[in-house]
Amino acid sequence: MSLYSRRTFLQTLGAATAAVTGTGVLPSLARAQTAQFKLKYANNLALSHPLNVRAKEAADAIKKESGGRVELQIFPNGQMGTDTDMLSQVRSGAIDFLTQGGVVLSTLVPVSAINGIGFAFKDYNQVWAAMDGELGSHIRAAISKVGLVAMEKPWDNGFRHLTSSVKPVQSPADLKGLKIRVPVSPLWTSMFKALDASPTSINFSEAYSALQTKVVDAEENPLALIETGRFYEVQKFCSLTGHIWDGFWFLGNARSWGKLPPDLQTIVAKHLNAAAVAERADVAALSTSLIDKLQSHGMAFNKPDIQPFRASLQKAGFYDQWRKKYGDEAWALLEKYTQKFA
Ligand code: X2X
Repeated sequence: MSLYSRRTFLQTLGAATAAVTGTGVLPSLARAQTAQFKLKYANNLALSHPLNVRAKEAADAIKKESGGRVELQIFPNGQMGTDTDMLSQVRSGAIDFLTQGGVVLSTLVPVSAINGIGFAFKDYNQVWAAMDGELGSHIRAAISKVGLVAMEKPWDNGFRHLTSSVKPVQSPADLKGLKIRVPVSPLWTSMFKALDASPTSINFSEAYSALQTKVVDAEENPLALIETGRFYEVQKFCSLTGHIWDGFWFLGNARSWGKLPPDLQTIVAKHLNAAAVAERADVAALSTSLIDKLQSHGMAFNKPDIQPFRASLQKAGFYDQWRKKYGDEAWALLEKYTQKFA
């Protein structure tokens, strides 16, 4: 190397380092460098689910706007383990981010399941008013007490419907004794027991094979998941109950998050929250458009009247029991956005 080119090389290196460490003079050079912050983000959904599609867009935007300083590495499809495993990993810092359903997260943060109270929300207007409003803030404050940071905007999982390989569910009587897979969460188990079904907690990554081998005959999930998780291959009937709404909190390990300088925190949060809002629209569209597609895969749909289900829960003392567990303050925040649970 000649003296001249050597000096130029060293100068370039110096500039690139400056960009990488934050003085930010040469973002284009910095892009060629290894990212300063590599953040591992895991989730349990198929790569084709809107959540992963939008997360990838957010990762690209974050990389670009941070001049290559932040790389969000996505590990979809339960690659990092079951929901339970991933929750431990994000707490220990083995992974930096996780999207997890509030109702599952409740094994650690009990109040995060409150949005999953059966038949609480009428529609998405009520859901987002609550989750972007005081109910969501209340839940995020509880999450912040266990070493996790929840991004402001929850992502949509969706209104959940029942699928079964044995029969359509038309009324509460059809649930009696039904062997149904539910996610690992006390609220879910309690609700399906109150409806006289026979629920088993199974992590999502094991749900498909549990249905295939007939360990269970039924499950419940939003249409986007019934499709991307290929449940139609092992389930014949889909009953549109919309019995629970749940979303995904984008959770960060508080120590990893704290290591990001404020300017980078702003960039990451901005793109993740924007992606969440875009993903909500995707899932809402799929929640109607997928019916045709799932029918073409051989699923048979029915739409039961939900009042008898709600009445059964009421009669079994489900709402009273959970009101006591959550306490009056949290319950009042829920009822601020939903109809009252008499
Ligand atoms: O486990 C499920 O069913 C799923 C994917 O919907 C949740 O994460 C709650």
